[in-house]
Amino acid sequence: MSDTIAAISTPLAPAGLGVIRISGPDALQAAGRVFCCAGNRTLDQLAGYTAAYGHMAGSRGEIDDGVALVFRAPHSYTGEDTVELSCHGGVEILKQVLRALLENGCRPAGPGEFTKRAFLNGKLSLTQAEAVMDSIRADGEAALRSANIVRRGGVYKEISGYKEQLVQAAAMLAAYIDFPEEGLDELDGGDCLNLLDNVKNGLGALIGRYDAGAVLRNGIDCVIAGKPNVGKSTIMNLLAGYDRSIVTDEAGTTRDVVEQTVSLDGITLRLSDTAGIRDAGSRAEQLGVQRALAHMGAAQLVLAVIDGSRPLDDNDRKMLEHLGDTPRIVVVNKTDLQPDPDLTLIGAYGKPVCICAKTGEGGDRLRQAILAACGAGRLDPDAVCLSNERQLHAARQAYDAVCAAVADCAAGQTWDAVGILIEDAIGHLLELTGESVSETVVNRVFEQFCVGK
Ligand SMILES: Nc1nc2c(ncn2[C@@H]2O[C@H](COP(=O)(O)OP(=O)(O)OP(=O)(O)O)[C@@H](O)[C@H]2O)c(=O)[nH]1
Ligand SMILES: [Mg+2]
Repeated sequence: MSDTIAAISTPLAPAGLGVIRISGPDALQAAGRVFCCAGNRTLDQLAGYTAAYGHMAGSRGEIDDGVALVFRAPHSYTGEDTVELSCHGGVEILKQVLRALLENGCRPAGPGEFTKRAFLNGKLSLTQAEAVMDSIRADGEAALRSANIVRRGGVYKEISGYKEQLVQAAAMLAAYIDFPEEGLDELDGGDCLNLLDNVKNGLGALIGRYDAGAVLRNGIDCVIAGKPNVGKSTIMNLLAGYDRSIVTDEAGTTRDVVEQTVSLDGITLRLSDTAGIRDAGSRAEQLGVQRALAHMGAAQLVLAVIDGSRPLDDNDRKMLEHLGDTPRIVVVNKTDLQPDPDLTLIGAYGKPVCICAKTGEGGDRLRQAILAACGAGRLDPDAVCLSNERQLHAARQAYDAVCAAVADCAAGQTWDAVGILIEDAIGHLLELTGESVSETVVNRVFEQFCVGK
């Protein structure tokens, strides 16, 4: 039997409303000792899904008035009896109500403990529980949309489909292995292989979408780099939609890294405008160049900016060579000016996107190129994507086992060997959905949650 937990579920900051959540077998009684309903009722007389107005009081007297919302097991988020007390969103109010509950039979909830109970009570799969946190953390339209797909069971259903097919394949093999004499003279390896191939292709595609899905969920760190005066800050301002960075015609204007988050088709782009890369004279500019190079190294995407009206020089080359394997878009700026005749040389560093940052001409082309470069342009926004490394790891292990099973079938290995690999793959899929997962993994998942969720 679990105990009764309580936590403040809204941020601890002055706000219109604050909510304290209580869940567990003693939730109605514990909350009833702190919350006194107006009229002649007590909280434990209320049916599920009903609300009552009343007063909250602790050992030092009245704290606040507000509303109690009652949920009866199993029809609650956690699957247990639950009360949500809504009061004024004052920090002291919330703290005092929580203290009163702790003095009346509740213990403080750990991070994610409400959702953990929902998972343990079968209200959510592990992937759905993880998506609850992702939806809370979502800071852009694409991130929320993709979290909601998983929260509604997208990953769970897809993985369950693969699991069913593997179970079917395993059952075919088991029937043959156990009763080879009963009519199943030769196992129809074709049927079994079809199922395995289906799962292999489906899991392969799901794993293949992971990186693009991560961009939808987490956004992307994009650094604007180039030698001085090529128009980096002008590009920053074009993408930001306002004068975020200082622009002058002096080379070496930007020193510190200037950051701005923008939303591109719902995807969060964290832009950094950096100092122009050159052998700088002043100490401040040298430090700026060091920061620019460090940011380039850590970027997920670099906009490598060139002034299209001037010949490529050593500073341009130094910047382009510093890119290494980092995904980049070569941006040729200042298309309003006479182009340099050797501009085609830039093709060696990637297909250029030509723009005039000053007028904004080509801005949409650049935005499209950014979306394409981060893979998000190709991804159906409603596609089911794995949401974290834990899920990816389990999916990869299942995929490897299925690939090995397919290869063993082709190589004419014994059906026993194939059966073991299929069992192995099923085990990893069960880990992914949380149907069979160690307590350590479950604890690790919920440790990342906030208290009160
Ligand atoms: N003609 C023309 N000038 C531009 C264009 N984009 C930027 N400029 C001008 O180029 C000069 C330098 O622009 P910035 O955006 O400050 O260049 P930067 O790369 O950030 O320069 P640093 O911060 O010094 O490294 C300014 O005078 C801009 O107005 C363009 O598309 N066409
Ligand atoms: Mg600048």
